[in-house]
Amino acid sequence: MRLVIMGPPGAGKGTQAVILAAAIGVPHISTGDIFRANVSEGTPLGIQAQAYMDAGEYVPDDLTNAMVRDRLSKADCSAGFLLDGYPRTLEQVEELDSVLAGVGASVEKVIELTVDVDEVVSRLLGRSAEQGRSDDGEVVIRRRLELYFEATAPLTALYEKRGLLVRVSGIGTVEDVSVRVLEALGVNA
Ligand code: B4P
Repeated sequence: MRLVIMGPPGAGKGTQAVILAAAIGVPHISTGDIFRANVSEGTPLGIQAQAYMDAGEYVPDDLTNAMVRDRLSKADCSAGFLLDGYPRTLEQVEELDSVLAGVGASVEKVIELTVDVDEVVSRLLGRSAEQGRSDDGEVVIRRRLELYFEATAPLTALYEKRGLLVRVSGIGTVEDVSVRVLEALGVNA
């Protein structure tokens, strides 16, 4: 299965992606996690990405696309994957289409987790208090949300037109949401 999970920051993408990837036995590829690992290791990619992330901006498409292209070329992705937080722009959609077309494949389903803005702000402020992530301050959270609705939410219409979009409410406990996601995909947990 080649899957994508989308939703505003704080919708629970990362949380649900871990559960879903384990349930269907595919690698979980989170662009945010890969960037954060590069930042903490101080790699050249991490050094370039950090300022964008700390400001709540997207890392430029050329850097992000090259990183994902490389990750998808690894052997563990040949039978499927779950992309979490990618694509986030139209250019990234085009890049993903082209990488997959190169191996005769395509995205099979796109899950959109829906939540309201007040809920996501309170979740992210909660995470900030627990984990101290550098992009979880209130001003940066608001910018990340604004950018999501401006640049990324319109992509769901494109996937809807292709008949791939599955919308799932992200409200409720982590377990409630994961039951909904698995049901929507017809996966037996
Ligand atoms: P991400 O790592 O994708 O960060 P995110 O949007 O906040 O999602 P995340 O997965 O962490 O949060 P989740 O909703 O699961 O991106 C970080 C940054 O990296 C971006 O801002 C950008 O700069 C850069 N980046 C990443 N991908 C990029 C791309 N493709 N192009 C350009 N730049 C890119 O969870 C949030 C919180 O909610 C957690 O604390 C969780 O515990 C809690 N939660 C989850 N489910 C819950 C539930 N049901 N109830 C209550 N709380 C819940």
